[in-house]
Amino acid sequence: MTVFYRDTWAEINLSAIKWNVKNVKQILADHIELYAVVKADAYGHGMVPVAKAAIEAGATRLAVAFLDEALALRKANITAPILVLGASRPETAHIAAKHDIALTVFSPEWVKNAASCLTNKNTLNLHIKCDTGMGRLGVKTTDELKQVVEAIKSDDAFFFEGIFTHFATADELDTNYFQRQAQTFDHFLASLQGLPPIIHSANSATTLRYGEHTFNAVRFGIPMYGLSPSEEMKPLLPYPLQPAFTLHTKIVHVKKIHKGETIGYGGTYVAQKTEWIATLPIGYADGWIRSLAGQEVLVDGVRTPIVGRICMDQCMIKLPQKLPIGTNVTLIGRQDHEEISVDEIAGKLETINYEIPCLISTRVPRVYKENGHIIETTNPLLIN
Ligand code: PMH
Repeated sequence: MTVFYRDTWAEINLSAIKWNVKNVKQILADHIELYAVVKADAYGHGMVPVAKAAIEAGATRLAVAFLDEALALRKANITAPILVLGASRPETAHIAAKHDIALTVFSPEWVKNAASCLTNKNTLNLHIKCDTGMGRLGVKTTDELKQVVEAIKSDDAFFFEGIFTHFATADELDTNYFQRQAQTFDHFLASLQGLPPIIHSANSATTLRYGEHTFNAVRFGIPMYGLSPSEEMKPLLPYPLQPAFTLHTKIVHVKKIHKGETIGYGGTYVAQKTEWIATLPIGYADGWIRSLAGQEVLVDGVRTPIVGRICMDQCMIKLPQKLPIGTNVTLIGRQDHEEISVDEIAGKLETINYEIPCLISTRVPRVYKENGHIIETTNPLLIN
């Protein structure tokens, strides 16, 4: 178990991850495969521990954005089927095949180029991506789809394992665009001579809202982390989500300042009276970015604001009263009856909740807890 020496850390509640996965399994028919989407270091939570927890809770497959992420999962001895959702270079096809990692394709040229660097030893599983309106990756016509299918079928080194699409507005109350995309995907499927074994279109919002579009696999992301796909969707959630991510630090310095004294770069905060100020060892290099100036944190069970500009490694808060060095400060999470949610931070930054744990940089160690007990601690800065 690695240790860390700065008192700033994120806690990842793996019991919450498991709760969120077990509950979605209950609303899905038994034959539906669950891809746990663990790309981007499991949305900032930590890819390997989250992948393991999700599999233990019933996820049958894993999805990542890039081949590098899939290889990191294999290096951690995770044997579950993995799909790379993003584009990969055709000359890396043999690496994917060797490690039994499925890739996403959307061009016949890619398939032909990949064929030339595959040995016949390992079959490469491919999923064809259809662009039904996301405008990101995928074939746009049934003709293009046919060409990709033919290219795959013309070489024994490939297996046409799946076909999928991605919705752009599944988390919005207006369902028009969603329905149009769903129809376009049906049209793609109807044009095929034979269907591959895995068909998937549902992200989490679709999974939680439209059972009929789950085909036989879903890609489950943000609610696994206990967060809603959007504000609008909160009243529609079929079960209470348990947030997995909290962020903590400790006071490292406390001082009394007098009327007229200033705090931080630029001297932007000026004390109006005698005040107690504490310094926290977290700053913008940790992803606690400068736009969070003025955001409240929890100390001694109450909300209190960050004052002045946030520095690279530190920031200052106004204390409700003099408090000792080493006092716990919660930046995201609960203290007594007060809670600062990921959604509150997203609101302050005028962004989506997805972005917040992703923003918290790898300099911040992740502490993994299950049933209230620490089971693993990472510190990517220390070489073991
Ligand atoms: N499938 C694909 C292809 C995705 O890109 C994503 C998330 C998911 C499934 C899971 O989505 P969910 O977390 O809403 O369930 N992708 C992204 C993205 O590219 N930006 O934000 C979320």
